[in-house]
Amino acid sequence: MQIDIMTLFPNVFTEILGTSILGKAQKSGLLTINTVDIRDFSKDKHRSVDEPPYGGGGGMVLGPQAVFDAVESVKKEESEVILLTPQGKPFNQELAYGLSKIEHIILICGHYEGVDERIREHLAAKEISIGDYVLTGGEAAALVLTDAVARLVPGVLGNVESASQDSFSMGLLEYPQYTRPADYRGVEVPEVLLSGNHGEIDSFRKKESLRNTLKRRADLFNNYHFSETDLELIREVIKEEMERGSE
Ligand code: 6GU
Repeated sequence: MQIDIMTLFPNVFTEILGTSILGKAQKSGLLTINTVDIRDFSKDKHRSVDEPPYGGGGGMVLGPQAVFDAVESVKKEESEVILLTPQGKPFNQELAYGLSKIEHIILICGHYEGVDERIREHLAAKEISIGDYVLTGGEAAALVLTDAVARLVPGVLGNVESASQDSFSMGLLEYPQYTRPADYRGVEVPEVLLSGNHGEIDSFRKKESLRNTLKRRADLFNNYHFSETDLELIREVIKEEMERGSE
């Protein structure tokens, strides 16, 4: 997979995307991430790319010419062009899965004060937001999207960290994890995890995932299919939580 990021700040991407899992994936050739400096496509000697809006109102708007030219410098037949903007469709794991199957993605980082409407209408096929809050620009959003999508590309994660075990792909939040020591400052690791009984460990983890989800993100249950075992476990959880609550 290839991701090309159109941005006014190309230098902010290299460190994060070149490190750790995504850095390794790029070195092994599974993934190519490039940045394109929109200013390189400016036609004026000051390399400016924004202009005051028609109709007034103050602020500056990212104009169409440099952005169209930047995108067209990398666009192929099969490329998906995505504009990052707070007006876009809210990003989630399902969107990330869909995007991870696309061969070439072009991301356009929006500008703090807005982009010319023709970029939205005639250049970008999709608009994506990473949540209901406002950022100064699309760069942090492009980093989030690139990370979430790239880790789903087959081979990027090893077996151990495999994405199929992700809390969101299972529809539940994660269960709690512990490592050595078994007793830290008097706080002990749950006994069952030291037992070596993998049936009981799986059941404990499933139960704690259900508990975490119930307590923090009960909305996720709307899209969760409960197995018979899940139903038994969640009944226990509810009973325990009610007992705890009335103590
Ligand atoms: Cl994609 N851009 C900006 N500027 N703010 C955002 C966003 C994107 N997603 C959430 N807030």
